[in-house]
Order: sequence, then C-alpha cells, then structure tokens
Amino acid sequence: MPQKNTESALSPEDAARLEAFEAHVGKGGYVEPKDWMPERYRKQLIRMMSQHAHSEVVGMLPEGNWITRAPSLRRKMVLLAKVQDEAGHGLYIYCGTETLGVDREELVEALLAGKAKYSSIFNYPTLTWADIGAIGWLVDGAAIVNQTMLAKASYGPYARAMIRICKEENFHKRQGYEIMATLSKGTPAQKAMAQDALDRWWWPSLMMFGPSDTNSPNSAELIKWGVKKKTNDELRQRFVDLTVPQAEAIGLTLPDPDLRYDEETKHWNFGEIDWDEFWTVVKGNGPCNKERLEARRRAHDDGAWVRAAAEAYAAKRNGHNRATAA
Ligand code: FAQ
Repeated sequence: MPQKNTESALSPEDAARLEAFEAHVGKGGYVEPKDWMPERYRKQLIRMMSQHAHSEVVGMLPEGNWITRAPSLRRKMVLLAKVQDEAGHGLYIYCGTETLGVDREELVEALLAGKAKYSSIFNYPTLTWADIGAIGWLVDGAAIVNQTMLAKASYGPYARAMIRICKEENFHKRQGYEIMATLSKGTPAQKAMAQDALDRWWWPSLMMFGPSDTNSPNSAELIKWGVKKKTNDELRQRFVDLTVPQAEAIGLTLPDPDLRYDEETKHWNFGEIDWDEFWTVVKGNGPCNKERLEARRRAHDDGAWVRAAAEAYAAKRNGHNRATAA
C-alpha cells in the first residue's frame, strides 16, 4: 500500500526542526499546541480528531432513538447520562482540534455537507432494546481499546482528552454488558433478542478499527509520529481476545464459525471481514447514512437560536467587562 507523502521540499531549517521533532516524539515526548510541528502532522491530527469528534456526536443518534422507549426509569436515566456523555466527548474533542488552529464551525460544516467522515458503526439501525446493550458492550468496548492507546498519543491535548473520555467509556461499556447479561438470563425471547443484536453488531464493531494494515494509508505515518501506538489489526485482535470470553460468560455466541483459539499465538483467530460492506458504509451508502446526516442537519438548524443567544450573551458580557475595566 503506498504511504501518504510526509513533508515535501523542506528548507534546511525545517529539515532540522523535523529531525528534532521526530527524535522528540520517537522518545515518547509530547507535542503541545504552541510547539513547532510538521504541517502534515497538524493536518493528520485535524483529520483524525475531527472525525473522532463527529463520531461522538453522530454516535448519539442510534442510542438517542431509545431514550423514550427504555424499559424502566433506571435504564432511561442511565441511557440519558450515556448519550449526554457522548455529546461532552464530542465537544471536548472539537476543543482539542481547535488547538491545532482550525475553526469548529468549519469542521461541523464539512460534516453537515457530507464531506467529513465519522465512524462507520453509527450508520447501522437500532432495532430492539438489546441493540442498546450491544452498542455499550461492543461499540464502547471497541472505542476503549482504541482510545486507551490514544491516551498515549504524542499530541498532548488529544492524549489528555482520551484519559478522561476512557473513564466514561468504561461506565458505558459496563452498562451495555449488564443489559446483555440481564437479557441473556431472561426469558427465551429476551435471550434471542440479545443474540440477534450481537449477530448484527459484531462484524460492524470489528470494522470500527479501520481497514486491515495492508490497506491503511495513514497508519505508518501516524505510528512514526507517535499518534497511534498500535496498528488497526493489532487493536482489532486485542478487542476480539477480550470479547470472546465475555460473550461466553453470558452465554451468547459470536456469529463467526471461524473463531478458533490458537494455542501457539494465544490469540483468537477470526473470520474474514466483509470489506465491501465497510467501504460501502464509509462512502456514505450504509443502511442509515442519509438518515443520520439529515438528523444532524435538523438538530443543527433547530439549535441555531441557542448559538445566536450564546453569542449575544458573550458580546454583552464582553461589553460589560470592558465598561467595568474602563
Ligand atoms: N469508519 O488509513 P486508515 C466511539 C477511514 S468513537 C469510517 O486506517 P487511520 C465512542 C479513515 O478515516 C468512534 N471511516 O485511517 C462512542 C481513512 O480515511 P481518510 C470513533 C474509517 O486514521 C461509542 C481511511 O478510512 N473513534 O465509538 C473507519 O489511520 C458509542 C483509511 O483508514 C475514533 O475516531 C471507520 N471505522 O485509522 C460514541 C478514534 N476506519 O481520512 C457514541 C480515533 C477508517 O484518509 C456511542 N481514530 N476509516 O479519508 C482512529 O483511531 C483512526 O482514525 C481509525 C482509522 C482507527 C478510525
């Protein structure tokens, strides 16, 4: 797979800076917003962090669907809190992205125009209550595996955001696993509902980790610069290894006839991922892509008055502060 270009035609001064930068991140050093960084590093981070922020925000939609239909008050409160957490993660990561000199409005416009990517996983429908359990267990579970690595990323604001976010994702994962465990111990119909949700969410969850290493154009550069510490396939494998015993513990079966434990490698081998499905979803043609973007656009329009009010309030406060300082 061809790698993306790094820096082209550098001045001798920038070449020396690049060398020092690479030595610094190579030793595990952090990069802060005001530090010198290669333009390409900045662009890569803006790409990755904005996609991540969009994912958190779009990711509220599949679960948000079930807030009014949660089966008890307790479940409703927990789900509400989780969905609100995802909004917070999105805002937190947008703030982190802004430290790289990009405007949040620009990023949001790209999302609403359908030009920006967000995680493929959020383009699948939530058909039953068990899907809420499957999302918490698998989607948040996958996010934790990925984000625990990103908590050591070389860009300081991103790494710090991940530390806080991972703590909340752990709670999300537990609430999802608990829903699945409860359903699995319930009536045959409840258990069947949990199994059906697992059958539908398993493969899309594996796709969250991105294309296989041989087809991942960004990985080599991100690893060289310490943004990613592990490859897509390494993280996917870790997720499978962690999840197989969890499924067994609650009596559910992962929908993969090729799943086998390899005594030598101490890893679970798994079947082939349907990459055609992955790219179809990434390119905007998954089951819910259009619905998700329409919902985001509607929410953005409906929230226009809040943004206008916040700006008017900030302008008033600024005027007041200037007047009291004079
Ligand atoms: N979906 O070269 P690579 C969450 C794109 S948060 C869509 O391997 P890279 C919490 C990729 O962007 C979930 N597109 O890319 C939650 C690239 O396109 P580009 C989000 C994908 O960056 C839970 C192209 O394919 N997490 O779940 C996907 O090295 C519940 C080639 O790929 C993050 O964003 C995909 N799955 O690795 C919220 C974590 N995979 O930009 C609500 C941060 C790849 O060149 C409810 N991001 N692509 O046009 C990452 O770790 C990485 O960016 C990867 C992709 C691993 C996603």
